[in-house]
Amino acid sequence: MRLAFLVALLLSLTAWAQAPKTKVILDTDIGDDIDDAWALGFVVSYPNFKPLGITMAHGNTPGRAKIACKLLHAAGRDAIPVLVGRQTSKQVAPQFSWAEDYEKTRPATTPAADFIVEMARRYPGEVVLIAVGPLENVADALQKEPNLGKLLKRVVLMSGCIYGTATKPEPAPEYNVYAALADSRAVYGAGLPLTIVPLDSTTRVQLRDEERARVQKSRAPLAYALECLYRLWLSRPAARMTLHDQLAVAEAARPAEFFELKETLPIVVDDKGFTRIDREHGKPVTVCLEPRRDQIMEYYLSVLLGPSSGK
Ligand SMILES: [Ca+2]
Repeated sequence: MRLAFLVALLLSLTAWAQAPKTKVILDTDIGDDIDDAWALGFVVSYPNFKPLGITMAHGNTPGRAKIACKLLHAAGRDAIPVLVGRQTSKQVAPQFSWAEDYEKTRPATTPAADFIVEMARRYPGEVVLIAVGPLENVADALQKEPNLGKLLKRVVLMSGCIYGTATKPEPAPEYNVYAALADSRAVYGAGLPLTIVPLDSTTRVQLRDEERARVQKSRAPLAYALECLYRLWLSRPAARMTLHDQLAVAEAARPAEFFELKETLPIVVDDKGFTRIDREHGKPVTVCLEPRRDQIMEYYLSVLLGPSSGK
């Protein structure tokens, strides 16, 4: 059974390697929660992505850029540029210490929003923008290029909460939305080709100990770096990573495959940060619901660690 799965995975990895690659930009607030670093790990490991750049969003963006540069270096992907977005604070979190002395590679000088616009114009209809942090850079890019929605192929966000989380069946404001509320309202109101993976889905997917153990067993420098960052993030031994951002990245990689249900809903962001269904004023958003947890995890770890990484 296991062998058949690995053979199928190998065959499909070969097919993807031959298929045209999807150009992606990952916009991330790496350094606070742990899922961003692990999502970046997927983006650089997935054979059918061509990562154009990694843009730093929200808070201490120059500090975040050092983490991204060091992680790309660990993955042997120094050629992928890191771009610094609008800085909104100088705050640091435990993961920042991992890269504070890192100087081997540096971020590019182009601001993140300029880079997003430049890539969208250079490759019209081809770029998938994956944003897994607060939306300052996407809003700034929209300011610079109001036609961004026509130039980008897709915009996939980890964002919002429509019906409720795994533990609380009622809508709630979601961090990426309310942390940059005016920017979120601009992005949701712009008529972008928007897909969101909301808390409704992400709160249902957490890393199990045996899954983390597979990453710990790997000798790959990227896996080692992710384990180092995981330990820094782990303030409570009982904490477990929720794979918020990885679900958005997985949806960008293989649209529709990892969710039982997709709804196209007219969504507005209200002044409290709720993503509300509003049939009069809402812009259509594709909402990914009911994640296939085990399928996502198996796929995610296989991409991250290689197809021979089975238990
Ligand atoms: Ca994030």
